[in-house]
Amino acid sequence: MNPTITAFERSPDRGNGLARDMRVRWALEEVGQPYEVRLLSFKAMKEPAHRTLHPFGQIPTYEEGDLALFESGAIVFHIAERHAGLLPGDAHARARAITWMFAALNTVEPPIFERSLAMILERDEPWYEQRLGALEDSIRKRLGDLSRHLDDGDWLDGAFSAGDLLMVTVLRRLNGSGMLEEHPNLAAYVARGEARPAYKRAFEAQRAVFTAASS
Ligand code: GTB
Repeated sequence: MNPTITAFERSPDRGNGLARDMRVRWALEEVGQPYEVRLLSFKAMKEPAHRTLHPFGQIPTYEEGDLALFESGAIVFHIAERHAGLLPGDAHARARAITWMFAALNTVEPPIFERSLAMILERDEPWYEQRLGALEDSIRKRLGDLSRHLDDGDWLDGAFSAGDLLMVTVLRRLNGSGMLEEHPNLAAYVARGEARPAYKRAFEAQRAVFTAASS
């Protein structure tokens, strides 16, 4: 039986692929695993039925037989462990790829996500400009370090891995900020991820949900 994931019935990003079901869809597409999607309203996400799957009442979740998971990083890791294509076979290379998964979610994503939240929720605060500046300083520091590491490589550590998949989804959130373009190798890295056929299929699938909800 195909796994089922959950996603926004009507994503606030208007189909731009910024919600975290995108990374799960992309991982499933990379490994060639078909999947079903259950769409949820904000209200349904907070109801007991969904909270049995996701204690924090969010998307995405992942159900496969009697296994239910939440946390996009854990879901991508599960998919990468069960299928070939997202983690190398060599034990050390695999451990390094997993390290990059954590780096994407624990080191690079937090200031990027905080900046997006600040731009939505804190715009009217008297300290907004100062906070935005501090967050952008943190982001620039991470991007500089990441750019130096990537150098002229295609991917973070050899072949494309789940670490790259997560990192690209994290960096995409900076589209339109101009910060990625300060590092042409990072902008090219994100474009390389977005050019993958599996990425394109995942993106179109999540966009179709928004298009259908808006028609
Ligand atoms: N750490 C969890 C994970 O990685 O799975 C975080 C899950 C999470 O933040 N889910 C969000 C959610 O369900 C959707 S992805 N929010 C509803 C709620 O908490 O009530 C975050 C997100 C939301 C909106 C945009 N956007 O509009 O651009 C982008 C990303």
